Amino acid sequence: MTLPVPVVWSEDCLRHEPGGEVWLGVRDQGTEVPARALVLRDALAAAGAPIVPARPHDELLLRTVHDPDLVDHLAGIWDAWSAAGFPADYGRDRVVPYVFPTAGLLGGLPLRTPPAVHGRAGRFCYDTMTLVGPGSWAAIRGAVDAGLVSSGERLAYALCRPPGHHVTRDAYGGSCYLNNAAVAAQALLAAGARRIAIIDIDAHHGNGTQMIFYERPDVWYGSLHVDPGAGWFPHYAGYTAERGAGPGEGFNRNLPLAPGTGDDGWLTALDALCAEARALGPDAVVVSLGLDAAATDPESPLRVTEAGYRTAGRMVASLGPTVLIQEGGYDLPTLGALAVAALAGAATVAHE
Ligand code: SP5
Ligand code: ZN
Repeated sequence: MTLPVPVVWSEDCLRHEPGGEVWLGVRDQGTEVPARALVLRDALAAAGAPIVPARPHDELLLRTVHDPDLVDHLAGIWDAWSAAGFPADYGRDRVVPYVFPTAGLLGGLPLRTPPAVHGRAGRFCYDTMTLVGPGSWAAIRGAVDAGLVSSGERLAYALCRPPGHHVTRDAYGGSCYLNNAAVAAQALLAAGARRIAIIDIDAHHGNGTQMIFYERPDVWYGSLHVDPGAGWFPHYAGYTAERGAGPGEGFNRNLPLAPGTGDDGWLTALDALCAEARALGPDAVVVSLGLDAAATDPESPLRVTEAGYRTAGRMVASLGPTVLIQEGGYDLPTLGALAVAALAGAATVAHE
């Protein structure tokens, strides 16, 4: 058995070692670890998928999708933190913000960039779970590059980490730093596509992707995810009423699911998303492929099986040329088989 889906991957993705996450005031081990990428790579290679090195790209597209100041911040914050002595002198071995310039804090004041690195650390970040270390920037860039698969591929998979769908135009969080899927969609537009459908099947709502394209009709965003109103990250977005705005009105669709939802409910919702996407006649499809909806996953209460992911792969790939972008998925013992199932399902369509 060989899996005819190119797996685009950058070795640099291993260099991000977040060293845990600060959740509710306590530093936990965290689940977005380098071993995720190794497990995925080994399982896909064993299934016969070709492993293709990502090509390095310049930052032109990246800097249209994201505020260039966010990109510069991420590129430099570790060196500044380190030079200020936080790791060596204060035992702070990762960048963790402690002040966030919320709208309520500023009350209309201009948003400054504080000179002190510990003040500046929260300037572009919205949570305490998304730590930056010495290798983070190389991995963040490698992940974006992996998503920029050569245009014209009928089906490809970007094995990238850190994931990206929680990153807005100018704020990172949720274990994500730059929005790999959003940059991939923008690249497909730049290569001539007129309309893109993004289908996000990560267990969490992709608030960043939603926000980036919220007012645009050229990129439709649809997501199924555990209901944020039932107590799940990202808490502040992912509700049904969020339908897009301005010229993008009607081009955003959220289908929040009750905790405990399994294959039946999940695939019924995905079928509805796919029907809506198909009606747009997209030139290409970007899939935010989170594997954390699986029953075994420690970060979500959804109960999807391997068979569910196989069916999902077939459904999304039947919409058109498809780029699958790896997002979440944290159960190391089952991660590989889940990815193989999703790609195998997608491959049944692409080679019909
Ligand atoms: C890309 C992605 O899947 N991001 C998910 C971010 C959600 N993280 C929420 C973490 C909450 C604390 N985790 C503790 C898990 C205990 N079971
Ligand atoms: Zn997730």
